[in-house]
Amino acid sequence: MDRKKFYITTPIYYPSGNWHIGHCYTTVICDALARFHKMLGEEVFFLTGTDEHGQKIEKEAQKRGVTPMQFIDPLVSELKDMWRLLNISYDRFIRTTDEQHVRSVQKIYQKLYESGDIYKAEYSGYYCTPCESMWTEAQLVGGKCPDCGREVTLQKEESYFFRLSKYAPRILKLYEDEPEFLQPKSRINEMVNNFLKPGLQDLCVSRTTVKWGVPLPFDPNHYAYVWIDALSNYITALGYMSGDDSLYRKFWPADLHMVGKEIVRFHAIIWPAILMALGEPLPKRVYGHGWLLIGGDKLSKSKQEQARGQLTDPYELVKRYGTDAVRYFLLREIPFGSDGDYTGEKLLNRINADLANDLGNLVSRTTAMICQYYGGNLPPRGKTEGVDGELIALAEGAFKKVKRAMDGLNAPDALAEIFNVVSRANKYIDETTPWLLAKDESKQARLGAVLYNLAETVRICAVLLKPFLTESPKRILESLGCDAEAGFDTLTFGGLKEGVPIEKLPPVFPRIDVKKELDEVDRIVKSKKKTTEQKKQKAEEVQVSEITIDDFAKVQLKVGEVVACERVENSDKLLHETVKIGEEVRSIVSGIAKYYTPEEMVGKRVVVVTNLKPVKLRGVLSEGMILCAEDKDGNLALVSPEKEMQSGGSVR
Ligand code: ME8
Repeated sequence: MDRKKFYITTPIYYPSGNWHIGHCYTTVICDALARFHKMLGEEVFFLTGTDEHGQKIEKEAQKRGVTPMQFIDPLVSELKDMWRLLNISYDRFIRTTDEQHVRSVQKIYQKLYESGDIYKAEYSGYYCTPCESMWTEAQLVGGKCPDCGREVTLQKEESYFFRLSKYAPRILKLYEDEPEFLQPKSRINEMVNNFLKPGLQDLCVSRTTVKWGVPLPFDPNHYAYVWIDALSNYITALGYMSGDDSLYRKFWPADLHMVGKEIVRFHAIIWPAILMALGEPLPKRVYGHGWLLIGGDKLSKSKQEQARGQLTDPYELVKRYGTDAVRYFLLREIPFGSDGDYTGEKLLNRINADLANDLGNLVSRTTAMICQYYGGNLPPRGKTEGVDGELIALAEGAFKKVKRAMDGLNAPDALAEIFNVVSRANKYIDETTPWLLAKDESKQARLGAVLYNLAETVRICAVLLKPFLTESPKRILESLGCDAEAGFDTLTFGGLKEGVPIEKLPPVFPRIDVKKELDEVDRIVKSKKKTTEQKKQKAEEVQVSEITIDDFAKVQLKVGEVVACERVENSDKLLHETVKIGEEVRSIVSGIAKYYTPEEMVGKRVVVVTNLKPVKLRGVLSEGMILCAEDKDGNLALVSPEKEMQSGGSVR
C-alpha cells in the first residue's frame, strides 16, 4: 500500500545574518511536525532554504564592495550551521540562486506570459526595500510602509504585471469552501478585510532597476519580482518544470506551508493565484504563526534586542543551555497562533520547571531507585493496584491526545499532554513512597511493580518526546535498555522486559541558578554590544578616512591578459579566468558572467589585484581580483589600460 505523504515547508530565509531566536521559531515547529509525521510512518518531505535575490541583497553586497554571491555564500553556510545546531531534519535546502530553480522560474513566467496572465504596462508605486513589497499611495500608513513602518521610495518604470485582480473571486471562494486552507481563522478575516474587500490590484512582477534576480525569458532587461521567484521555490524544489518532476508528482500539493503572520498575504493570496493561473493544485494548508516579541515588539534583525539586555543569538543559547532546551522553549512557551514574549528569564524558568524539575527528576529518581534497590535490573511488572491504573491509563492515552494536538499543528498542547503524564508520574512517586516500601520485606513485590510502572511511563514519555526534543529522549531510552530509534508502535504499556539493565542517568537537564545566569547573560550582552559598536565605529572610520600614498602602495595592481575563460559550474554569475600576469599564470573567479561571455573575455587586458589572499569560490581557487567599474544600476565594465600594454606591467 502507498504510504501517506506529508510535504511541509518553511519560508525560505533572507540571508541577512544577525540570526536570532525568532528566526528559529518557524523552522523548529516545522521540524517537530516533520519528525512527528515520520514517526507516524508517513513519507515526509521537509523543505527549507534561502531567498537570495532582490534589491536588499544587491544593495548590501554593493555596500561591502563584493558580488552578491560573495555576500550570500557565508551567510547561507551560517544558516545551515544553525539548522545543524538545532537538529533540523530537512530533506532539501533550496537556494533561489540554484540554476534549476532559476530555469523553472523562467518557465513559470513564460507560461503565464503565454496564457496572458502576465502583461506589460507602466508601473508607478511605492517600494519598501526591506520588505521587498510594493504599495499604492492609499495603502501607505503616514507615507510609510504599512508592514514595517519604514521609508518607501516612489518608483516608475515599464513593467510586467500579473492579473491578480482576476483571481480575487476565486480566492474568496477558496476561503469559503475550504476554511482549513488558511489558519488560524483570524488570518482569513485579515486577508478579506485588508486586501480582498478593498479590491485586489494587478501585481507588478518585474523590475528593470534591480538586476540581481532571474531575467525574464521573453524580455531579459526585466528581472523577476523576488516574491514570485521566492514563492515558486515550493514547487521548483520538487523539480516542477524541470527534466525530472517525479517529486512534484509525488508530493504536490503541499500539506502545509508554515509561515510567520507578516507574510501570510503572499502565501494566501498571491501564491494561490499564481497556482490557479498555472492550472496547478493549491497547497492544502497555510498556517500564519505569531511572533516572538521582545519588550512588546517583534524580535527582529536590528540590534535593538541587545540593547534590551536579552540574549537572542541561537548559537550562544544552544551553547549555554543545549539544543533540546532551546527547542523545548520555542515549542512550548508561545500559545500556538499567538504572539509570545521572549525573555531570558522565561526561557530559564521553562528549563528549570519542566525539563530539570519535572522530566529530569522523574528520570533520575526512577533510574536511581532501580539501581539502588534492584542492582540496575528492571523488576517484573507485578500486579496492578491502587493508583497504578490511573497512571497507566494516562500514559497509554497520551499518544491519542498528542496526535490530536499535532493534527491541529499545536505543539504547545502536545507537549502539555506529555508533561501532564510526567507530572502524574512524579505525583505517583510521592503517593507510593518507594523508599518506604524498600524498608519493608513484605512489600518487595509492590516496590518492584511501582518501579516497573515508573520506568515504563518514562519510556512512553521519551518516545512521545522524540519529535520535539532530539537528544535527551534518546539518552533516556538508552538508559532504559531500549532502542533509541523506537517509534510510536512501541507505546503500549508493558513493553519493557523484566531484567533489562537500567543505567542511572545523571540529571538530563541540570538546574540553572536563574539569578546568577541572568547576571552572566547581562555581562555577555553588554560586552557584545560594546564590540558591535566598536566594529561599527571602525567600519565608519575606514569608510570616511583618507589614506596615505603608503596605504595605497599596499595594494598591488598589475596588468594581466585573460588567456582562457569558462563558466563556473552551477553558477550563472561566476566566470573562471586563467590570467597571464608577466610570466605568472593565475586562476581567478569573478562575478561578471552576466556582463561578459567566456569568449569575450579571452584576449582582454585587465587590471588585477595581485596581493589579495587567495580564496575558493564555489570550489574554484581565486588568486586575485579583476577590477571593474560599476554604475548605479550595478552594471559592470572591465577596467583596462587605455593603450596597448604588456601583461605584468604595474598599475599605479
Ligand atoms: O520572510 N518571531 O524571510 P525572513 C517569529 N524570505 N518568527 C519570526 C520572527 C519572530 N520574531 N522573525 C522572523 C521571509 N521570523 C521571506 C520568505 S517564502 C516564499 C519567502 C520568521 O528571513 C518569519 O516569520 O524574513 C518567517 O517565517 C521566517 O522567520 C523567515 O523570515
